[in-house]
Amino acid sequence: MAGEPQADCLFCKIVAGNIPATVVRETETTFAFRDINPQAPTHVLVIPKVHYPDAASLAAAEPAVAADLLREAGQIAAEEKLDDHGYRVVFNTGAGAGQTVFHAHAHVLGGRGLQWPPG
Ligand code: D5M
Repeated sequence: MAGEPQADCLFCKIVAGNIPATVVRETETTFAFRDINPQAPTHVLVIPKVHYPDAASLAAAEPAVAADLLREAGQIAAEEKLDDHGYRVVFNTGAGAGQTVFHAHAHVLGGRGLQWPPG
């Protein structure tokens, strides 16, 4: 069923507590933890507890949870004091764009100057 945990999904296992993560925040609908391979001094992943393969499918099926994800990204940026110098929220979507984990997630990146356009 849509949104149900997937046995072979890394991030579903992290939500379930079966794989350890450095937890930053948790709400009823979202889970945030530090990226294992940080690309900036602050690099946090915010994921929905429900399973959808990417942000667009999450937003189509459960728009309120997608809104929760964006709100949490902003909350984390504030708590990590990223607001002063700016930060980036990224949804890699599709393998061609660098998505490697097919459970929707926002990257929250900051703590250094960020270049544009991204590679
Ligand atoms: O982003 C997937 C991200 O997930 C990538 O930046 C590494 C991160 N990752 C992979 N495994 C883990 C664990 N176990 N803990 C924390 N972070 C992890 P994508 O946009 O799909 O490339």
